[in-house]
Parts: sequence; structure tokens; C-alpha cells
Amino acid sequence: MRLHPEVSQALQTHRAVVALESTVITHGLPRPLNLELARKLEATVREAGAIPATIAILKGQVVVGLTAEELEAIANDESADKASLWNLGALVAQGKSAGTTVASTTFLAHRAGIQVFATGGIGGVHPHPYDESADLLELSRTPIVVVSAGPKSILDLAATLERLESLGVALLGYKTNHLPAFHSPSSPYPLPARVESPLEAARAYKAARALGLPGASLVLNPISKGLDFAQVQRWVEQATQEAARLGIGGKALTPFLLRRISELSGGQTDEANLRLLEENARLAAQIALALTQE
Ligand code: PSU
Ligand code: MN
Repeated sequence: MRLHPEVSQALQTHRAVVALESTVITHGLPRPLNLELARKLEATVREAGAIPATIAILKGQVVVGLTAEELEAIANDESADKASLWNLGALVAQGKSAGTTVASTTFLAHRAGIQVFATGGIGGVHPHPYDESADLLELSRTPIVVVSAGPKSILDLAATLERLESLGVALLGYKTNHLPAFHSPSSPYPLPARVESPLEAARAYKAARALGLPGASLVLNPISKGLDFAQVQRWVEQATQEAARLGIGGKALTPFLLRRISELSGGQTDEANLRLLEENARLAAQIALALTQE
């Protein structure tokens, strides 16, 4: 594992650091929007006073905190794989390059000593055919703050929420009582806890750690100007049926569905995705700062 010198120095001096994932760069957004977004997220974290650490696998090496050149290289690498937990070792051994998912970024960020991680939407449960993201298991066993806009809209939200609760992931609605639904700010599903500020989120995380709870604190940040929930569900339904018809599954499923709903929405979901990612990066930086100041 190689840490960017700026990141390791920030960690040693207890400054605020925010981890960023890279599957959204390699598989989540079309080129060249992906590179633009990746740069913007890093800039957003910096503007809020924290150090960004984008994580990826580059030619078999785990890199925590990409340089500007490395960020460009991974964004332009069309052969980059998608690294979850179950292929991470093989990708490293075989010298491959890959974007890291929420599951692998959570794992690697924690190993590097980073306490806060920002993403767009987390993976979860797809009902038919059954598919469950490794994001859920990893969030259940790694004590880190993850800021997201909710489970991705392509998922079964009720089932995903149920799994998060069973697995003991701490769920913190950010100024909301209901589960945010990624492209849409709200869903019908109530959350067990709510926080009103970065400081309150930081305190809830610290309390969970002090108790020795093993899992993540998932801060659920509703998108500011989101899309209509029912409308997104219709696009998702159509994309899901197409995936089933085409026999698309495994790690190709999430990227396929995200691309299809982007096409069906005329790009509206990509636009929403960019906005929520930026909002989450900002909030994550504020929480990371609150953790250093407490
Ligand atoms: N959120 C986005 N775009 C993405 C993802 C999340 O806005 O591309 C990625 C994340 O890296 C997440 C992954 O961990 O999709 C989930 O994939 P799977 O369902 O195969 O675990
Ligand atoms: Mn899967």
C-alpha cells in the first residue's frame, strides 16, 4: 500500500483527511465527465479544509491518495477493473488497475488510518435475480464514517435498509428522518437516528467507537435538488428488466443499470449524481474537521 506523502503527513499530524472511491470514476460515470468529477471532488474537500485521498489499484499497487497524473490515468484507463473484496487480492497479484468500490475503499481507507470516506450511493440488495453488494458486509465490520446520499436508486431500498439494520450499521439521517434515495432526497422508509450538524455526526461516530461497536457510521445526506422518486423508480424498473433479459449480473450489473437510467433520463441522473457526490464530499470534509477539533 502506498500513501501519498501529503496524506501520510496529514494523518501523522492529526489533520482532517477524506477518502474518496474510484469505481465511480472507472465505472460510474461516462468519460470525460468522470475525470472532471474526480478533480472537482478533491477540490471540494480541499476548499472545506481537509486533505483528499482518492483510493485506487494502479498496476497491482494499492494507492491511497492519487497524484494528479494518476487520477488522470485511472480515469482514462478503459481496461480498469472494478475492485471489490472478493477480487482485490487477485487484482493486486496480477498487477492490474482497478477502481475501488465502497466495500474495498472502506477496507483500505481504514487500514490506512483514515476515519471519513465520501461516496455517492452505497451498494445494497437487488431483488431479482438476488444480488447483494459486499458494501453491506464491509460497512458492518469497519468503524469508519461513510457519507452517502443513500443506497443507489437501482436497489430494493426496503430490503437494503433491513440488511443495514440487521448488520448493525449505524444509520444517521443528516437533517432528515427518512432514508434518502440517492437521486431523490427522500423515500418512505424511516431512519432510526437523525443528526443536525457535522459535529453531531462526529459525536455519534465517536460514541460508537468508544463503545467498541465494530461497524461504520453511515451518514445519509439527502441530495439538495433531487429527482422525483416515482419517476426514477420507473427508469430503474425498465433498466432492471433489460438487465434480466440480457442476462447481465455480477459486478457488471450496477454499472449497466447506472448507464441505462442515465440514457433513459436524458442525462438527468448523471447530473444529479455529480451534485450529490460533491455535496457528500463537502459534508465528509466538515465531519473530518469536526473529528479533529473535538
Ligand atoms: N455510487 C455512485 N456510482 C457508482 C457507485 C456508487 O454514484 O458507480 C459504485 C460504488 O463504488 C459502489 C458500487 O460500491 O457502485 C457497488 O457495486 P456492487 O453493487 O457491484 O457492489
Ligand atoms: Mn454483486
